[in-house]
Formats: sequence, structure tokens, C-alpha cells
Amino acid sequence: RKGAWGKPLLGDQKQFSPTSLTSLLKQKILFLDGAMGTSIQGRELGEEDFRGEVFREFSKSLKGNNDVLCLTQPDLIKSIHLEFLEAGADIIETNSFNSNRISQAEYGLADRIFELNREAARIARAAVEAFCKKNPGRECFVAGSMGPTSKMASLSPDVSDPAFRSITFDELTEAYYEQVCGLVEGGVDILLPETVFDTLNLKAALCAIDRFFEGKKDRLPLMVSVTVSDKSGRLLTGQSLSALWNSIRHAKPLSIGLNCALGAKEMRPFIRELASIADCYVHCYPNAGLPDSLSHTYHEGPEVVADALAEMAREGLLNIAGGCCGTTPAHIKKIVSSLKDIPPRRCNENSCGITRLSGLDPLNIEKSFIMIGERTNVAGSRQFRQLIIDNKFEEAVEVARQQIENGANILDINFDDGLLDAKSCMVHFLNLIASHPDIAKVPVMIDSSQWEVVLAGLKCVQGKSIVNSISLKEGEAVFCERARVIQQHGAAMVVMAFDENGQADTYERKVSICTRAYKLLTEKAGIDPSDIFFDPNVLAIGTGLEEHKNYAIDFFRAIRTIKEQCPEVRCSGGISNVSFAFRGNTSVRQAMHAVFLHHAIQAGLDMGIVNTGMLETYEKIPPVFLEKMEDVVLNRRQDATEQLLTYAESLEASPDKCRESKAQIWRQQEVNERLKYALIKGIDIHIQKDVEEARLQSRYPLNVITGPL
Ligand code: THG
Repeated sequence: RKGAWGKPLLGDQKQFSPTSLTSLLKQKILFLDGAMGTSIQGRELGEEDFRGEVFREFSKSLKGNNDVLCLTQPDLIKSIHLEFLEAGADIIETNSFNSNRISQAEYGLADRIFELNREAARIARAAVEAFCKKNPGRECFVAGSMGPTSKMASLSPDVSDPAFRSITFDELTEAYYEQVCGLVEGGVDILLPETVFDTLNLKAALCAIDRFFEGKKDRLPLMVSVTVSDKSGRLLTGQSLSALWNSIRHAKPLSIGLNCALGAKEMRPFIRELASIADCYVHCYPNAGLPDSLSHTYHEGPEVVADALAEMAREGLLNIAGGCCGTTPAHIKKIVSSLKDIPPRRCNENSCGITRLSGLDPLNIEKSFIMIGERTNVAGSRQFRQLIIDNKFEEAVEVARQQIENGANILDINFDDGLLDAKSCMVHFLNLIASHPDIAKVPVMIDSSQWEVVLAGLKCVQGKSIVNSISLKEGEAVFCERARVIQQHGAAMVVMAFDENGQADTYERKVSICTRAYKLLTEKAGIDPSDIFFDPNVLAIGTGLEEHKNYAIDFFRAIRTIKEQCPEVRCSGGISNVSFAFRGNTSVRQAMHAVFLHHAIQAGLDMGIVNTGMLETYEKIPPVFLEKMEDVVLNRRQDATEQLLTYAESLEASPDKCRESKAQIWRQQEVNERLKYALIKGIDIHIQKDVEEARLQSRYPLNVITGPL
């Protein structure tokens, strides 16, 4: 796969993947094996069997630790692999689902990870080789199974402490790295992170895999398998599948699909969703129906599972099919016979010209203008800064909510301040908002001038965020390296027009820095251009200084040229900067923002950092005011600023028609309505006062509960 800009992507494993696997996928549906776990259960092993010779004296119980059987009962595991190969599987999974130090810690085997994975891979490899020797026409592959671990990186296990995390991104990355080392050493053909219920865990796995292959000539293909928790079609963390796809597309998997959780029938709409968006292959390996809640057994027989998968295949949704929990060799045999003559799904074309971001929901940027809420920035809002300094994070979360209620599509989040530990504030705030679905639904812009703060932020979000920002300030090497790390964490990036000589303040400098950065990023660092947002610097106008008069028009012209010369990139800017000279004069500032935005959007600006509650519309500005404002913004006359100031003084004499934002309007409703609103939105700052008011009004506490609550 090549990018639209012509060069193969760095880290594009498609060009390295075993040619036989990709050529087979073009011709037919391939089959994955069935459940290892259920097959082992069927052997009814006791504690002694799990321990084998190796762990006879081990201090802890090992019964139920299926993965340890790779060390203690290798022949038994091999025989299960062979049964699935005989049944028709083209790809078998290693018995290593729980072979990571986080899961194995429970059995006291955290220091045997490399060995467990290497042996799991060797056994599967040996089975494939033995089978293919006997069946010369067949070509089979080993996929290294990597389970989700027993912990979640993006949600708290403790409802009373929503910002708490039981595992960090770095711990997960290290655990996965160790697993990958063993699996590759043992000879797997494919890496398969599966049963993903938290995209942040998955991103840690992808990061570990990327690091493992960094600098190596070859990369192994990747299958990524997700599990949805119910019929909402979302992960356990609440993220939708389209949002997940945006979060992980940078890893360029060979296939994406679903496993476990639901039965095949229930999975169909979600496979359809993935098949419609993914520009890679699609797989599905469901459970044998939903588990019985009492016995935890699976009831759908081979016929039922195969029929449901065949329906998906006939709809053109599948490239790889198999089974998860409860599926036996008989299931796989039936699936193979039902699907083998159905043509495989055709891959979607690599769609260009879309910038993909996500929170819990996807945000695909094509043509519409995107607003980024500026208020969750300690440098941009005195109120927000004070809340953070006073450690009132829950109230600070309300600032985020208000920005979204007022129309922000993304939140700019910044804690750079001498009085704050920016890194710990960033981590705490991002972790907190993750538990508010109406905030976590939007992507975040991680804003800091300190690289370590950016990095810490990237490790907290399961969505695809934007880093704000990097630049050529510290030279090309640092610039390219940071871009690579951002890409590795699945984020997009704002690139400021800033180089070794400082900030670009003319049209020529803006354009030359951005085109230079474009070349470096796309040709050297392997960045997808749709992940780049150039910010050619919005600088303050109307300052009285001659050299500032062209700042706005230079910005507009630069946007036009950059978008012409750098295909597929986006442009962004901090709009409120333009009016810094008019601080304190709200009506002038608002009108200036509206006029500036109007012309910037016409020039091709895709995204602006704005105060979403305070945006004026260009069309509503009175004509005289508009003319004076455009004289300043477009530098149409020498005395434009003086004229505007004189006009503004006359405005100031009249009362400020401050518009109330939606966020305040709900506070004016009667108390029962306020309680309902607060409950639905999860706003707790007024709750004491409001509940007490409702209690006094309705006489009995019970009425408050049965009424508004
Ligand atoms: N480019 C990029 N990022 C940026 C900027 C940019 N981030 C920060 C900034 N510029 C954009 N954000 C703001 C936020 C607030 C204000 C200006 C820009 C602002 N605040 C009021 C003031 O300073 O007068 C504060 C009002 C209050 O305290 O309530 O104007 O250009 N990539």
C-alpha cells in the first residue's frame, strides 16, 4: 500500500508480509481454528497435569492456567492444533492468550513469559510443519495470540475514584513487548492481539509491536481482533468500532475483526460496520453462541455457527472466519465446508482526503469546519487556571462539558503554568474526563510545550487525539523523531510554523517552513499527510505597530498556498490570538474573531481553537462595524485601527449585550428540571443546593427521589 504521496509508508508491513498469506487472501476466505480453552477443558486435566514435571514442586496452584501447558504438556497442545488443522484451519492460534506478565502474575509465573510464548509458538509451528508435510497442497500459518491482559488502562476499577488506573500504558507496553519477543523467537507468522475490550490496551500492544520491529528489515503482519460487550456494538470502554478503527489504523493491520462475546448472528451488524470502513481484510471468529449464564457453556452447534458465518460471507463481509469460545474441530469443519466456495470480501480502497480522529465516537474531517474548545487551557482561561490551582478538578471538568455543549468538536487541553505540575495535571484530567461519556465522546488536543507532558497525555487516551504541537524549533532530527512517536501512539499532530530561526511572521516564512516540514514528515518520517495540521501562526493585529498590519492577510495567503503545495494536509489556528490587542473589549474581540474566521475558512482553514460559547456570526455584524473591522483585518487603510477604536468606544458606552451560553440557561429552570438535567449530564457541582431546595419544596425527601430523581 502506498500513500497518496507516492512513497511506501514506513512501517508498512504489507510489503513484507508473507506473500503466500496475502496472495491466498486475495483468492479465498481463509479459516482460523476454534477454541483452545474449551478443547483443553474437554481433556479434564487435574492439578498434577498442569504442573507436569517442570512445576511439580511449584508453590502455587496452576490448575486452570492453560498457557502453562505449553511447558508441561506440549504434546497435548500440539494434538489440539493438529485436530484444528485436520478440520481445515489455515491459521492456528498459539496457546498464549494469557502469556503476559500481568495475567501470569496471578499464578506466580511472571518471570517465565519469554519461555511460555516461545514454546507456544514452537508447538504451533511444529504442528503446522507436521501437517503440511502430510498434506502437500496445504499452506498453513501460525498466529501469535495476545490477549487483553486482566487489567484495563482507560477505566477505573473503582467507581469512587474515576481517575484511578490499575495499570499504566507503559506497564502494558513492556508486558506486550516481552510477549512479542517470545512469539517471534518461536516462529509465528502473524501477531494477533485479540479479545480487545479497551483500545488503550490495544494501542499499548501496537506500540510494543512497532518498537519491536523498529529498525528491523521485516515486519510480521498483524490481525487485530476486538470484542463488543453487548448489542450497542461498543467496546466495554464505550468506544464505537468506527472510533476504534480511527485509533488503530496507523498500525496498518492485515485484518481487523471481531471475536468472542456475542454469537455469530449478533455480530453481523458490527462486522458490517467494520467491513464498510476498513481498508484492510476483515475477520470474524465468534463464540458458539452466547454463554449460558449459569454453566458458562456454549450451546450453538457447528451448523448454527457455520450458517451465520456463511450469511456474512455471502453478504461479502468476510476474508477470514473461525471460532472462539466453545467452538470445536467439528465447528471448524462445518464452517470450512459452508464457506469454502464463497468469494472473499474485496478490500476497500485506501481512502484519501479524510482526517480521522476519535474519542468514544469517530470524528472524520472532510469538508466541514471543526471547532476546538480553547477554555480547558490554563494559559487561556483565568477561571480554568484557578480551578486547577485550587485542585477543583471536578469543576474543571464542567468547563470541558460547557465547551462541548456550546459546539466544540474537540477540546484543547493545556496545563503549562509555573505553579502547576503540568504532567500530573494532564494525566489526572484526561483520566477524569474518560469517565464522562458526553465529554469522552470527542477527541482531545493534547496541548503542551513540554514534550514529556505530551507523551504522558498520549498514554492516557484510547481515542485518536491531536498533539499540539511540534515544530522545527529544535532541528530536523528532534522534529522527525517526535512525529514518529506521535504516529506510533496513533495521534495526529499540529505543526507550528516555527523553525531554528524562530516564529514565521511573514507569508514567505510561513510557506517555506510548512513545505519544508511537509517534505520531512511525509518522505522521511513516514507520516500520513492527513494526520498533519499546519498552524501558520495567528498573530495579534491592531497593535499600532506597522509590521503587524499584514499579519491576518499573510495568514490567509499562507493557508491557500500551503493547501495547494501540501496535498491532503489540514490547517489550524488559535483564533483568539488575533485580538490580543483588544483585551477587555469583548464586543470588538468577538467581531474580530468572526471576521477573521470568515476569511480564514474561505482560504481553507479546517479547524480553529475558539471560545465556543462566545462566537459571533459574520452575517450578524452591523454593516458599519463590519466595514471598520474588515479595514483592520484586511489592512485596507492606514488609519483602520484608530477608526475601529473610535467606533469601539462608542460601543462601550452602550450596555454589553452579553449572550448567555446554553450552559447557564439550564440553571434558570425550576429546581426539578435542574435536577433532571444535572442527573442526566452527570453534573454534581450544584447538587447539594438543588436537592435541598427540592426537598424543602416537596416536603418529603421521598418525593424528591420518586419525582425528579
Ligand atoms: N496555535 C496552537 N495552539 C494554541 C494557539 C495557537 N493554543 C493556545 C492559543 N493559541 C489558543 N487558545 C487561546 C485561549 C484563550 C485565549 C486566546 C487563545 C484568550 N483568553 C483570554 C485572554 O487572554 O484575554 C482569557 C480570558 C479569561 O481569562 O477568561 O484570549 O495559536 N496550535
